[in-house]
Amino acid sequence: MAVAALSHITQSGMAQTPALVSTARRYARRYATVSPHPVTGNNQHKVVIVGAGTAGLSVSHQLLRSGQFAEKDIAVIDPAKWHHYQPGWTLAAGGLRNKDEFKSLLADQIDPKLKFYHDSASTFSPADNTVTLSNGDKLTYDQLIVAPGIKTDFTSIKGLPEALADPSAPVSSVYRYDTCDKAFRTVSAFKSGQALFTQPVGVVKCAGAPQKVMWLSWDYWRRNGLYSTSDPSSSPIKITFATGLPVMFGVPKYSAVLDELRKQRGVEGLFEHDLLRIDSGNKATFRKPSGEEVTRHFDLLHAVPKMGPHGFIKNSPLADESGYVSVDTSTLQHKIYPNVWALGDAASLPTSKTAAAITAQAPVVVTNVLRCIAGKENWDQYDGYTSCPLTVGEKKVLLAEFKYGGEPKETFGQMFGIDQGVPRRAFYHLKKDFFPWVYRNYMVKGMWGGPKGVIRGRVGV
Ligand code: UQ1
Repeated sequence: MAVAALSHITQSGMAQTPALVSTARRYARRYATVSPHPVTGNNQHKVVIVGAGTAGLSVSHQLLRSGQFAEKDIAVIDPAKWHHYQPGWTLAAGGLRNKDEFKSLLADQIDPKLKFYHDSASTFSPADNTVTLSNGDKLTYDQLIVAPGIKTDFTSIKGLPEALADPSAPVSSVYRYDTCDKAFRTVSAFKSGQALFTQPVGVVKCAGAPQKVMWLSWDYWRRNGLYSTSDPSSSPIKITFATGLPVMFGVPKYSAVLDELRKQRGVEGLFEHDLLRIDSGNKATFRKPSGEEVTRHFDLLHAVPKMGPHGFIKNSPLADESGYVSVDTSTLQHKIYPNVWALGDAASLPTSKTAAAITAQAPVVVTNVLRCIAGKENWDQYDGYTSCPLTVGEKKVLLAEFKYGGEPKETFGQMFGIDQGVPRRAFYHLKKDFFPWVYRNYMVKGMWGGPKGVIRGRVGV
């Protein structure tokens, strides 16, 4: 849970007065028709979905499975060649799985009944119900669903791109396919010295991932006799977690458990330390909220870049002040254009950006889009559900599950009365084996409802 993600939403919320929103909505209704028009031209679609990541694939296949669309009524736009199951990248960093197991050709993931535009979206004209592709083609839609994800900006940390590219530099990042396994290579080759794991201020995908990598590394060194939890000061390896946030995790219940683990395991915590740059001689410089800079030496570094909205979203009429698609946090409907919806990382939702969140967001968008097409306005609601299965080492996972406001919403707590604040072996197998399997076989096909299980019927009907 990115604490800073909450503040960008609050700021943008304050910037839009209710009067302004209602005037804009009236204006938008006049120009952006929500009544379905006959699909005649090649580039006219009932639904256009921008992005075929976890969110785009889930939504497009759930819509298709509703049985209410003919071939090519639904279009999907994405320029990527490969589709990646990104939650798998921390498993690769821990040496638990091979990163190639999580990679597939995007075209193979898309049902042939969908129209696939293998290109990027460049501009939006929501008043004309139009999206323009990079090749200049214009697509028109009755309903638009925006789910392009966010950008990981490795240039946000000076020296990071060069250090990642240098095979002899002990610097890695789990936030990129080509460097997630460098994390395991550097960790397994490391015998002594200062290991540094960072997390930036601001929005990051899966806010628990930066420390998951650290705990898996801790576990590796512990098993190989290089780190003694009972006597960290005499261990050849020293571990530091440097985070831009004031806490270990954005949800107080889980943060307390993780901070206790940190202390028990002798891991140094540098809070409110935001990594600015990496200099030669293995120096990492951080900025504190006061503006003061602090430089630390490292012998191994796992770095996490800053992340934010893609330029084509940020600079579009769909974005709020902070650059995310401006949607109602409950209905996922755009605040100005009623036939525009957003979910996933690019949506202005004050919750943690994870694949688990998509399991709850996708059925809400699908239900609401179908209701909108049918002329109804009784919207389904998203409660902010998200989850972070935190690998903490010793083959255990702390399965954090929560909703808006950082309030725990624990699936197995509700079912079996167990406390998910306790790391468990069963959750480790859920994370390592079950989730990748269910994602590949059910979720991308529009048949996985997360805590609600397999979707047997049709969503939204
Ligand atoms: C989930 O459905 C899912 O998708 C496959 C994940 O993968 C990344 C998850 O991490 C979580 C927590 C869920 C939620 C499902 C259950 C059964 C708690």
